[in-house]
Amino acid sequence: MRLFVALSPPPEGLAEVAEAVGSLGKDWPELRWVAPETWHVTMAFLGEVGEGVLPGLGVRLARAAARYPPMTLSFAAGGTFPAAARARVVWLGVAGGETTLSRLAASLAAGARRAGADHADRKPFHPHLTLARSRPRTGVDARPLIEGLSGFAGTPWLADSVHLMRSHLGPVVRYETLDSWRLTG
Ligand code: 2AM
Repeated sequence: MRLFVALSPPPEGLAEVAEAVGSLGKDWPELRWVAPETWHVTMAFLGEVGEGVLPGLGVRLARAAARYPPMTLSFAAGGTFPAAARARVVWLGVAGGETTLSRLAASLAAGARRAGADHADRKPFHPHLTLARSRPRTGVDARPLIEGLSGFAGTPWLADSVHLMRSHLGPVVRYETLDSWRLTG
């Protein structure tokens, strides 16, 4: 099964983003917009994981979550992967949490690795909310869109749990929450 660990921002925070993005989105036929009900912030991508790994994985992820406190985060400004002139992914940034957020991400990834859920091609952690992906494989020039999102600053929200998520790929991607742990450190 294809797994990742994520934060689930509260519906009010996501509604704000949906409102800001809704007006901008209409002018971008080359972008496929991610359905707001599936929005999340990926903390660690685990890739394909065998079912036998799940019990140990749960123990390791619970242990990591117990070492970090809840964090106040907010969505702020847009960005792209790779450069905005040939963007394949358009995202909204996550502000706050400082080094604690990236240390939590590293602990979750390390715990997963120790449980046998290793994803070799691990990108540097860059917290974000993916809004859209380009239809052309070459990407799109998303500079005007990023400009439009540059002033966005959402209401702060409390990230107090992490969730183990399973991706069900298909014509419509669906995410299933397998387990959740509170940040209690
Ligand atoms: P994205 O939001 O940047 O697309 C489920 O697929 C989640 O895992 C998505 O949020 C996606 O990040 C992330 N993801 C998918 N493939 C990945 C990879 N190879 N490396 C890191 N994260 C990945």
